[in-house]
Amino acid sequence: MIFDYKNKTLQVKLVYYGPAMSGKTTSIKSLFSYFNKEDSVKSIDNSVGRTLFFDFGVLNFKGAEWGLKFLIYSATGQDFYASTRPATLNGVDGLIFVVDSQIEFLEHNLRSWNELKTLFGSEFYNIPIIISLNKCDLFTIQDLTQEGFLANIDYNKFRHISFKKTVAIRGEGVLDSFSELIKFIFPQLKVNLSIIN
Ligand SMILES: Nc1nc2c(ncn2[C@@H]2O[C@H](COP(=O)(O)OP(=O)(O)O)[C@@H](O)[C@H]2O)c(=O)[nH]1
Ligand SMILES: [Mg+2]
Repeated sequence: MIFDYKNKTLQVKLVYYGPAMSGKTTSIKSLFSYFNKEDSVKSIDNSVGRTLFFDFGVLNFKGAEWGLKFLIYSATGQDFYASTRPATLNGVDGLIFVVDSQIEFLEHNLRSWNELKTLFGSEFYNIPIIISLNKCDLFTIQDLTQEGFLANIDYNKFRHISFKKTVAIRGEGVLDSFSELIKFIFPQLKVNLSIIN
């Protein structure tokens, strides 16, 4: 978090993390479209349309006294580009971990989660995290994936953690997840922020 006293702005860094194809880019685009800013998200894609390095976008809000500037990134889950992760994660104030809720992706999700744990070490448990159980439209009762993923991580060790079922392609739960994360980061914030530019 960076305090810019001159411009009376607080700069906050949020990262969408998770395995490849879980819905990170879709979630960010959906969040920005809620503020009519979808076009401002920059995605660095490769030729088959998967995110090569990251997505990046900025949301500016005006509070009563201070402005809030959210720098929002996604970190790629592709192993080949693992070396790009630490820079993206550096100085992060909050994470949205996007899970593909289908049972066949459980291992995939857990591998990505464990990478994150390795990258942060014991600091991991102090970072506010929202787990987005995405692709809930594809969830079947046989999957029981939600219990599966949450039961396989050390959920209770975190100071600020919560989960939400999301359907990023329909925007369901995406804004909620973002709001919840902000509440973790700024527990005192009396929200009625208005978006600027
Ligand atoms: N059915 C369904 N598909 C989704 C959902 N979210 C994302 N997708 C699809 O999953 C694929 C990967 O999404 P993308 O956002 O590119 O994943 P990323 O690699 O994590 O950035 C795309 O084809 C999306 O349309 C969802 O909630 N439900
Ligand atoms: Mg992507």
